[in-house]
Amino acid sequence: MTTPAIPDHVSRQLAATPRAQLVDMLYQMLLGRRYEEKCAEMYALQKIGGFCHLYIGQEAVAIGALSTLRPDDLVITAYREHVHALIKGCDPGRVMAELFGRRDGVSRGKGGSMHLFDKDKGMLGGHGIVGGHIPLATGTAFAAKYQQKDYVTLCFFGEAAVNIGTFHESLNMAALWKLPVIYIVENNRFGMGTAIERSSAIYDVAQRACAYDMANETVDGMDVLAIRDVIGRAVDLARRESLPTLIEARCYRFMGHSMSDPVHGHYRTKEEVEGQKQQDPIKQYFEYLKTAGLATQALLEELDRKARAVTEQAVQFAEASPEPSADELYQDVYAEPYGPYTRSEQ
Ligand SMILES: Cc1ncc(C[n+]2csc(CCOP(=O)(O)OP(=O)(O)O)c2C)c(N)n1
Repeated sequence: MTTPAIPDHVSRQLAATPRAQLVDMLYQMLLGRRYEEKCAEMYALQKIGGFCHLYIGQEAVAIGALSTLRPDDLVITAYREHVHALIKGCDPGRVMAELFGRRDGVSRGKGGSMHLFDKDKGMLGGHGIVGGHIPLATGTAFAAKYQQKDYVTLCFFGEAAVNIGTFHESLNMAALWKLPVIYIVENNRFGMGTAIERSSAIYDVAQRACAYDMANETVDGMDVLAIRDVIGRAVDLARRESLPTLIEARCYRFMGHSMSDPVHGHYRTKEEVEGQKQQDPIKQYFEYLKTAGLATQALLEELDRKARAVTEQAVQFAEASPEPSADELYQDVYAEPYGPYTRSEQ
């Protein structure tokens, strides 16, 4: 790879961010990548069942965005969320145990890949219904304002979700009531196998915010420092002035939509996928750090070894965890407004 010229936003972030944090972000990207590769392996071995959507290629979005948060801020996202959960502080072993359907999983083995929750860490899911969680994010932002607290909510979803009614209802309310929420569209260009050009009347997704007079920005979702730069400003706006923002992060997934889909399918060519891999977000970030004299090949290899070891330990933890017992089947699944849920005797 040729040495990249350092753009302004990169110089700004490199100067403003402590080196330890910059290095940690590189580690987090490697952890996300190795963890997801291991998930693919575990899925092939049938240790993970059901749906499983990998994040490989999109790591810069979650890691850049979450690097701007305080621990008490909230994250909520869709079903492609393993990396968001890890970076929000969920234990890697408990996340893997959840994917394995085991009792020590973050959702006690009953959520699986699409429903990772850890309230104490501010990780509010993991949601399988496209667009279903967007109003929940609007609700947690409303709660912050109502309680006069200054935590913010980051809400992630794919570009296909902006055609769902709840997106529009949520943005309208967030703008009207001035709520501290950042809506982040991870625009990887495909909703399963449907290209955005076939499903959306406009392709500049950030423009959707104009209908609600909401601040908005489009950012290169393969560049972790660009994400950090843009989302850092949006988080400040939310925390200081209680205002929402819509951010469109243009990214690309290197794997199929889910583990049951081929990498290329009929909707994109091998050449396109291979071309996009040339902009691998981890390589690009490492090159910036190396050019600025903040990282070396030896450091990269050391961080990679650590990421692989943590992933391996997570698998061992998940393997050792028991399956939930049958009599727990209904626990934590249904709300209990009128007392404990009981099954019909019939
Ligand atoms: C309401 C609803 N409709 C359809 C589906 C089936 N479905 C699952 S994923 C998906 C594509 C969503 O794409 P996008 O929101 O862009 O997210 P990405 O998978 O690219 O991360 C669809 C249509 C669903 N889960 N929920």
